[in-house]
Amino acid sequence: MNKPKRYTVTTALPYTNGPIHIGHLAGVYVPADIYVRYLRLTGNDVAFIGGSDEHGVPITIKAKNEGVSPQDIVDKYHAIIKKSFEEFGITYDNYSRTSAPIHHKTASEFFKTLYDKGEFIEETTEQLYDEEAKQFLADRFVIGTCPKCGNEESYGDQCENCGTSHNATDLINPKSAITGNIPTLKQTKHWFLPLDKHEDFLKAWILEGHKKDWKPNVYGQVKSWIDDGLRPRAVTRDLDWGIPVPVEGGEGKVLYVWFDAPIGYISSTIEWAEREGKDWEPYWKDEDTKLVHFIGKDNIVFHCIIFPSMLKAEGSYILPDNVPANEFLNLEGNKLSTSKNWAVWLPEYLKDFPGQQDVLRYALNANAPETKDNDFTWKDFQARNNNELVAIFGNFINRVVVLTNKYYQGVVPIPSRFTKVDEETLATVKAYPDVIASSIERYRFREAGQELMNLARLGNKYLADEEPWKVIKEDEARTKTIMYVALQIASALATLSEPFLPFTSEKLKKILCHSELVSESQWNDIPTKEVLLPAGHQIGKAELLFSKIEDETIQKQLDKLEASRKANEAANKSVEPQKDTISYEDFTKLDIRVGTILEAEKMPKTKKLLKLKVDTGIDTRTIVSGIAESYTAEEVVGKRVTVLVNLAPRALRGVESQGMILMTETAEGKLVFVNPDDASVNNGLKIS
Ligand code: B3M
Ligand code: ZN
Repeated sequence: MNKPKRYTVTTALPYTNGPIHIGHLAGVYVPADIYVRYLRLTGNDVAFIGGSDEHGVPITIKAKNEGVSPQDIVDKYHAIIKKSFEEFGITYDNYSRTSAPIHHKTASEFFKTLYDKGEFIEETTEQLYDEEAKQFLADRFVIGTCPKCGNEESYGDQCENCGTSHNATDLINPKSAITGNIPTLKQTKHWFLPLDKHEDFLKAWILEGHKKDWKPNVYGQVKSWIDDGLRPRAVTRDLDWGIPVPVEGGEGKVLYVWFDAPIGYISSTIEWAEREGKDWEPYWKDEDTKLVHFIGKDNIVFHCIIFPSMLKAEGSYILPDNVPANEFLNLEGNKLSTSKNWAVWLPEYLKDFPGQQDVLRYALNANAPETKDNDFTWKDFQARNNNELVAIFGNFINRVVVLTNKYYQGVVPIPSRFTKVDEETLATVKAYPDVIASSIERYRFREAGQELMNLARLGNKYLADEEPWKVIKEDEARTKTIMYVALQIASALATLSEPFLPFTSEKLKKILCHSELVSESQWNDIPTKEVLLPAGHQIGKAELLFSKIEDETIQKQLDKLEASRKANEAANKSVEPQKDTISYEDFTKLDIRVGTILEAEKMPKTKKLLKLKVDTGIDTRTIVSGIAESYTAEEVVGKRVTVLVNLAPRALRGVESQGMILMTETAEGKLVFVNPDDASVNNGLKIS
């Protein structure tokens, strides 16, 4: 494509069944925001489009679990997601939602257009049905074995393990996610998009046309689906939450969420254009528009095969120029999981690290899973901040600004003759916009981010080599030249850092008083402009751009994850099987009383034993209990406990114990007194 007249850049619409986490950010939203900020900085017309995906079974399941309506769920999480994107500096031109009327209208009309063109196969087929729940089972309402990769946790519409997309009836050993029952088959009518009919077009458009410019991980997945043979896919569902099917016979049915959601990009663009007084159509129908979808790898089939087939069938739309899908980000070596609360949630990060959005942006981009799954660790996050942002970028800027204020009251000095090193350094600075742009244009944002850091390294090295703090003692003119060159590097960093470190860029531009410049340099000016910060320009005072992150701050985050892990373990701890049945007579032999611990002391030379004096109501007696690793002696005095009083006395470490305090052991291995209302006591834990 020649230089595009405009760009339409979309990001996957997150399901509104939970907050955004670092996997979403690294996979989709940070790279997309870097891309659009760069496009805007280089003078392009950009529509950056996002929104919330509010239909689909995940929402219904969440609503069921929380005993509220799907609308309650989407309202809650749409607001949380939208606010956290704004606070994190994701600069959408429009962030909409698929429950909005504009979307229902757009998606319904899109479906009706295809229907009227005869692009669907209308067919009554047997679909999976849950007799007990009295509902058809599609998408996440059914779990089974993926016919392609054998993953036993595949959903009805998609397998998250291999990414493949299939019909629910393709699942092996399907089970209802509602009741666990084995589904029956029941006749129902649906409308199918005949993907097989678009196979030749997809082969020409992608396998031939995008062999070179689509990322190998995307191209490879798409090729394997096409090679496996494409089949008709149902684009309607027997569900009550979603966009009603707008044709005869569609009563009680809605559009499949993956049919309606990508149309959300179009409806969000329409909403934006109406608000801004623009014409939306060029952004979706003009061949000079470059359409780019930012997504995660589990959405490739929908954005490279299904949605383009829909656009092609409709006939008036352009097709995506690229779909630079990222792989998955893991957390501390484990898969991110909403259900297991194994994630770093964006709202929590913003609360725990106020004003440090750029640190997370930088760390996630530096480790982005661009070509393979990658891992986020809090240690690496700390290292990226302390060793790169603080020690390189921040350190360089701080030295330049402090010395300029110290030597010249903040006024950019007049340089004298440039040495060869000065000239080479200034020439290198001029080359950086294109170096970074070349990586961004090829969707290599990690590489682009490191090139930016290399510019900061160049500045650091230049100062360390030229040592103005020494030269000033004998050569005033030379010092002025050194500081002048260093200030040009600082100014270039202020401009070029904006896509990657937007909050820092804004701070740095303020420190350098860019807004006071007669002509502030833009991205495209740097390669040709002789002077970025002219002599005589007044800069501001130094302020730290980044602060060191201490070990205890990181430990707090690791402790949070450990708590999640333990809670998961507790939830998943297998319950011991029931013991052999006993007779009622057996039970009546046990004499169990309520008692109160009057005194307690740790027994010598043991880690586990406390010697207790217990008032059993019958008498006061000594009981030795192995609870010292869960309670201190002080903690148990006064506790009301359950006591087995007619257990034969036993000598423990020379002390005769006359009975037993009944306890239960939590999944974390803590012994707790029997109190079923205790939150840490789950069903099935044994009392002994
Ligand atoms: N709601 C996100 C997901 O699959 C899905 C993206 C829709 S983009 C049109 O996690
Ligand atoms: Zn699979």
